[in-house]
Amino acid sequence: MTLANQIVYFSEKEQTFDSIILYMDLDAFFASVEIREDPELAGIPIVVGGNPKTKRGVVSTCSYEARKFGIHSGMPINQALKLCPHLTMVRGSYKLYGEVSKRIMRILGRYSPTMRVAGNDEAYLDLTDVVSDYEEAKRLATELKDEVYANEELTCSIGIAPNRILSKIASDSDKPDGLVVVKPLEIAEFLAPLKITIIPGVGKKSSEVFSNENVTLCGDLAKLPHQLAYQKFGKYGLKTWKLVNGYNTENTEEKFVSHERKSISEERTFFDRYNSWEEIWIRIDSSIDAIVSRLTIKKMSFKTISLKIRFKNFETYTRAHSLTSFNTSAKHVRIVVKKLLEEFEHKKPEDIRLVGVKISNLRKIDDNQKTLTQFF
Ligand code: TTP
Ligand code: MG
Repeated sequence: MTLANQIVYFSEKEQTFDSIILYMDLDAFFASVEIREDPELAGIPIVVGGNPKTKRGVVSTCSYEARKFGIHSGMPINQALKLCPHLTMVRGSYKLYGEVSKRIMRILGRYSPTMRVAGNDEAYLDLTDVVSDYEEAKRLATELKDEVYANEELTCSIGIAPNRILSKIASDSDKPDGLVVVKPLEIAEFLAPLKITIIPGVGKKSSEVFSNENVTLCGDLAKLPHQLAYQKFGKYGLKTWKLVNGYNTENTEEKFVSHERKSISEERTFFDRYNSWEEIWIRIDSSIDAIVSRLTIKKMSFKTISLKIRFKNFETYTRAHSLTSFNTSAKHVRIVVKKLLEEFEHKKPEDIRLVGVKISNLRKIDDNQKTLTQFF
């Protein structure tokens, strides 16, 4: 068997991306909470962790000012003090970090019904069914950053990309307070100047193997013929080659989203001004009827309902709610949309420019199966 026909197989799925994933990570989390609690710590190198009296222990995290001295998480305190003798040590308030983390995750959970908490200060949100494109995802991320800051005075960095690996790399690439969007066709160009070690799994050992072949940047690997990547670096090398060339290497549907990604939606742009919420509701109500009749024709049921609302200054909000079981009734869409609208009731109806309703997380109804009408 020749090398080429051993490996050259790219499935159609690998060449298409239909997910929009957002990754959020708080900046210098523990240190930022300490600075918020004691503003005198702002702007100076501080570390959280270790015992300030004995000067023993390891660094949990440090401020970005301390990072300039080469200090990082996991470093022994005495080493950190050698790098920066005027370093301020702060004892951790771990209970407080836990509370802050919970509150922030609660904020995030309102932006998408599909969320994966990855650590005390990081989480992934699947926005595929929540937004219609990357521009809208970016607006939503800005809103999320503002909300986190308004509530907790903490900054975070966000990456938006077609899969989880890339969304994390995007977020890490511009810290602190960054927002980086990588669309499917921009992946190879985005990764090219970055070190190959930013790819998860490329540790010390594999980076040595890569550098022996003059591969230090993602772009160096991308330029190699894929047969060579396989020959030199094996199966993992080929997977990494696919990633740096912009192929989809992650089956998001399997690992993260457990439902079929389909949706039915209706958006109404208002060219006339409506002076009352009743008039707005009439428009929404007719959208819901249209959506549910399409659902009935398709013999499908839904689990997630989203509302999109845009004001005349182009501020756009998207809110979603997932029911606990699949449903088919317009009544439930109305109940949820009414509930999601409550947040905007204090706004002037004449300022509304667009309202959209979407049902997603769809499933085919089995002919033998009874229609589900369970409440959420
Ligand atoms: P990270 O998100 O890795 O770090 P960070 O938020 O401090 O900084 P960055 O701006 O680079 O995201 O970890 C989140 C928190 O977890 C961190 O504030 C402290 C804690 N932590 C440890 O206690 N030990 C560790 O080794 C690491 C990496 C983190
Ligand atoms: Mg962090």
